[in-house]
Amino acid sequence: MAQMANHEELPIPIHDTLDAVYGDSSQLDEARLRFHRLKSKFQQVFGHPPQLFARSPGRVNLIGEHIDYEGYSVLPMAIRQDTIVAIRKCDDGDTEKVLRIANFNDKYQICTYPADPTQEIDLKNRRWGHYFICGYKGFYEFAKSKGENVGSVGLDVLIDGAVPTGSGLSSSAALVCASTIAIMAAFDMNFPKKVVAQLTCDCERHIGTQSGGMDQAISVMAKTGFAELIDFNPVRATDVQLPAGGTFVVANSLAVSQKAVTAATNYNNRVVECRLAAIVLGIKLGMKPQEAISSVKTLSDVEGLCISFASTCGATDPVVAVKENLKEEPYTAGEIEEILRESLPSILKDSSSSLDVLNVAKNFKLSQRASHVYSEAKRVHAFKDTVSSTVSDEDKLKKLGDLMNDSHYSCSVLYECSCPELEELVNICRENGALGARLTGAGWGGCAVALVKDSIVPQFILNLKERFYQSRIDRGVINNNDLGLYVFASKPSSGAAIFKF
Ligand code: NG1
Repeated sequence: MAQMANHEELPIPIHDTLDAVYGDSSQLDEARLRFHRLKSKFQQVFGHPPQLFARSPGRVNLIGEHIDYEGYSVLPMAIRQDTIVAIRKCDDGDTEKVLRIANFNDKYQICTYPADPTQEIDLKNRRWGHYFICGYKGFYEFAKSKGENVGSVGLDVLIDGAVPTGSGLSSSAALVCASTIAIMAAFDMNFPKKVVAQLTCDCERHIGTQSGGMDQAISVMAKTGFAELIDFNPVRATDVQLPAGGTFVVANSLAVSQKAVTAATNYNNRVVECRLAAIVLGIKLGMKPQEAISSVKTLSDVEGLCISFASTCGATDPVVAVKENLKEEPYTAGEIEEILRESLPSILKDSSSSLDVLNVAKNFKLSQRASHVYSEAKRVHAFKDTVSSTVSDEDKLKKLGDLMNDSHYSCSVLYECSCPELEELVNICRENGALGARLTGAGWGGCAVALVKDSIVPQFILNLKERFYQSRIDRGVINNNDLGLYVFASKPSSGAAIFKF
């Protein structure tokens, strides 16, 4: 009997009805209305109907934060909220070839770009349409690398995003993935999901963050009912069936985290600190500086050396090597340069976003960042092992909650990617019966995720409302009627899809 292809080997599914993705409940009615409105607005803005639609969801990361770019596995699940892109290719010879990118939400003005895949994205002048251009540039680069000449054509595009922005639920990846897949489908192309996952990760790097690939991978490869263990190099997804009796509640701290804007001090800063920590560890553990600089890119590259070192102390944990070989006090650039025998700008010269980091960084907390990464990588596997262990569902849930709490502590104290609002929210979650709670996504704002027993979910959400949101409603920060957008229970949803009606 022929073996069934692993779902990541399959192309992005193409549907002619909505129920395959949106089920058969009230969500389907909502989706019908949404697609109907999008179609009408497309007709109204561009004077013709869309050729097709692509959708890609946001995600909540259950565990494994800030380790995807270090090559380690992570464990997210897709959420119901998604971004839909309606598209039409305009290749009738006479018209001027442009990309017209409109948004269903009038808050975002129509963006027009030349139909030129080699155009540079003006990162100093941020526009929402840039995320579409990431997909556009990335798709052309990919097609070219495959020897496909797709020619340059105009595109009419209308976007509708339902993933809250700046909240750690990966609205940016949902937009980049839906855009890239819509462009790909408009050219009648399709590829295995794992290829699209890598392609969309490369696309999003055009926005200037040194993204690790988790968000695009889950958005493209998610399956209803499962969280996924995502491995990298090459990207792969393994289904994880969560234990019965628990629900993940997502709660927005209302502190907006603008990852692209703060990249030099936050996200990319941590990527650079990890890279420097890895090189310094490599040298301390026996590599020649030049060899370490040219071959060590991530902490996973020197994990083997760390484990060998740990074994000389009778341990197996790479954190032992971190503690013994990196000092706790922050390193100055000069101290690192002395160990590396080369200047930092020269080491990082190939990445302009890393040079931006150097321009503003005062010092580098190498020990703390490396300890977080190695310990968080272990927690991801402990989470997966717990799920597949033989203990009772109740015991599984308790252990998963503990791992989430440990992850939050590490993010907050060692990686310093939390903020006061997230701390307050995570504490309130725990005080109100969560088995575990942690920040999710890049942090510095955005959402927390709490693991809650099914039986207390409604009361838990009411308590969060009273303890966290009510004062913000009273102050006019959010509207009472919108509360459901900021705190909701989430089940694992399905990944990207194309619709042709
Ligand atoms: P957010 O900002 O939550 O979408 C970012 C990265 C991920 C991962 C997490 C931290 C992008 C698109 N996403 O997610 O790859 O590194 O931070 O775990 O940059």
